[in-house]
Order: sequence, then structure tokens, then C-alpha cells
Amino acid sequence: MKKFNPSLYFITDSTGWTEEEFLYRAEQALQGGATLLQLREKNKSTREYIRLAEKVHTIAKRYNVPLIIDDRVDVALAIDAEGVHVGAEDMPIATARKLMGDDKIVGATAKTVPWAKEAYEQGADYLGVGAIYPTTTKVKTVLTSTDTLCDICNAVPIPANAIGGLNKDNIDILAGIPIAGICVVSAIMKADDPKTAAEELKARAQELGLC
Ligand code: TZP
Ligand code: MG
Repeated sequence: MKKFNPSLYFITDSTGWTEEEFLYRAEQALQGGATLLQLREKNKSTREYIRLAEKVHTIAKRYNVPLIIDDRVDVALAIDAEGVHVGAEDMPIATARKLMGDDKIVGATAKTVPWAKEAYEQGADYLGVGAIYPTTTKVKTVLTSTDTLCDICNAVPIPANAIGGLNKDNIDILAGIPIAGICVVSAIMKADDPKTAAEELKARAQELGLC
């Protein structure tokens, strides 16, 4: 049975960074305590995506942190990543599950309770729910209320994470909601010091009893 800890799920965005800077930041996040890592690339060719994924995977393995590939089952399979994350416009969850096999992690995006239930039934291992706050990360999304987030957490037996505009100063809004963790891009990716940012986020989430 696959095991993963979604409590501090760091999703990367290489936009604006050199590869060296990007890999450094990904590693700093892992040093700071990120428990799950997603490589999220929107503008790379398949070959570039695979090349970068191999490098990130090598780093993630050193920290025993599973690597999830956004959108692309082919890239995940090519590098034997630990999982894939699919959104509404990506491959259907059941298809991703079939291709990835039962031992890999398949994550899905859910913004409503029916959507969350369907994702669970199709074989998703976890859900990303949001955006809780407006986000500066390039993504097609709408806001999800904390009430809906809470309903989703209670509607499915798989872990659900909050995502979207979250940082250490605003995650108190999630207190009392049975999320499994938080997903962040900018709060770590764009931080002056990604390691400290990850540490502080984790500490604050723990303080609030979020994970
Ligand atoms: N899905 C919903 S919001 C979002 C994704 C991928 C981006 C989150 O990025 P940030 O920078 O943590 O707001
Ligand atoms: Mg996607």
C-alpha cells in the first residue's frame, strides 16, 4: 500500500528561475520540511519536462519525499515518479489510475462535493481543493469557500488538501476544517528563503492543528 504525507505539499513553478535556481529552491523546500512535492510545468516540451522531472526526482528521493507530476501521466511513467495529479481538463482520473497502476499516487482537483465523490470513486488517492484565496500562480480556477472545503473533507475518506493563495499569515482561516494538509506554490517558490518559508508554514499549520 502506498503511503504519503500530504501535510506540506509543495508545488513547484519554474517560471522566471534558471534551472539551477529552481532546483536549489526545490531542494530548500524539502530541507524545510515539505512532505510531498509536485512538479508543475505548463510550457515545457515533453522532452524538457522529462529531463527536469528526472533531476527533481533524484533530489526528492534523497529526502524520501514522493514526487507527483502535474497533468502528465506519460512523464510520470517515464521517470517512474511516485504519482500524478490530474485536473478537470486532464486525463480522466480512472484512466490515469489504470495507466499508473494501484501502487502509484493519483491526485485530483475537486471544487464541489459531487466532484470530490466522483474523484474518489474513480480512484483518486487525495484531493486538492481550492482556490481558497485568489492566487498569483498561473492557473484556471475559481474560489472555493471554506464551507465547501469542509464539506468535501467530510464527504470522502481520502485526504483533502487546501490550495490557493495560502501562506503562513492567512492559513488560520482553515482552523477546525479536517484537511490533511496545505498545498502551496508561491509561499515557498517566491520566498526570499524557501527553506525558512517551508519551516514556518509547517510550524504554523501544526500550531493551528491543521496537520
Ligand atoms: N490550483 C488551485 S490554486 C492553484 C492551483 C494549482 C495555485 C496555487 O498557487 P499559490 O501560489 O499557492 O496560490
Ligand atoms: Mg492539470
